[in-house]
Amino acid sequence: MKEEIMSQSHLQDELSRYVADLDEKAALTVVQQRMKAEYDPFRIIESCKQGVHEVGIRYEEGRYFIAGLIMAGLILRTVIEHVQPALENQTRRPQKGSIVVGTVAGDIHDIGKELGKVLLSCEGFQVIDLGVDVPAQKFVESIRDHVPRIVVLSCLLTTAFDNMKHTVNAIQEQGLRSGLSIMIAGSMVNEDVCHYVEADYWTNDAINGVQWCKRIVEKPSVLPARNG
Ligand code: B12
Repeated sequence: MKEEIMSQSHLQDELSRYVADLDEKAALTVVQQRMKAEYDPFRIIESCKQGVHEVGIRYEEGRYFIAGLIMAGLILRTVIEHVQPALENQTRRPQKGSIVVGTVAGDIHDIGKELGKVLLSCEGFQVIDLGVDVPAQKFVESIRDHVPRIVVLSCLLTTAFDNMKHTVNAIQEQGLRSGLSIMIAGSMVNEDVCHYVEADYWTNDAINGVQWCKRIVEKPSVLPARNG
């Protein structure tokens, strides 16, 4: 079975292939080699993300089961731990204020959030992480307590989009929207979802999302609303 899956792989990069094939040992060996050779840590993560994406496709096609998704998640988490020091060396910046992040109610995916969190801290944001499966009320309370400039709602499940909308509504109803930018993040979000949930910004890429957060705090007046 494994051989059959591997032979169908179209991925060019060996690191992406090892992640897609759930070969943790081989993947981490390549990561370590690339770290030693001073590869860009962002490129290492990008290769792994492509592998994880392939795992999702194989899951949809019934070639992998839940255990495959779990394994892919664990591999990516371990890789992030390996590259984190290099990311921090590359990007530490002066303080930029606080950001509240969390995965919305009904969703427990948190690998993208963890990565986003590391990058935001590297850029000088103080990150308040509410965890996963976070009810709207918890976002509201945290915004009241910390008065952040930005809140990022992470969400990977289409079935949890309504919970994102509900969270945005709750923030609005409590009169906390003024001066606050709401960004939604996840591989399934796009411009349409952003309009649907009435958020201000959306991203499906941590690096891009962090760039937008920087722009929001640095030059809010020149930004178009709802940009990915
Ligand atoms: C790993 C994984 C799991 C793991 C999660 C482990 C964990 N701790 O997160 C486990 C096994 C628990 C899991 C469970 C399920 N999963 Co799942 N899972 C995945 C998988 C393979 C990878 C997700 C991932 O981590 N990607 C890598 C990260 C880095 O990408 P990302 O999350 O998109 O984050 C990036 C950006 O979106 C953005 N970002 C995201 N958040 C944030 C936050 C901030 C602050 C910033 C700046 C940026 C940012 O930056 C990140 C990096 O660029 C995806 C497949 C896929 N291709 O995405 C399926 C997937 C998301 N899962 C899916 C499903 C269906 C499920 C289950 C319902 C399965 C089931 N039948 O039980 C459950 C749901 C449980 C629940 N209630 O949440 C579907 C969702 C389909 C849909 N239409 O909604 C997918 C797409 C698989 C598929 N193709 O069918 N899953």
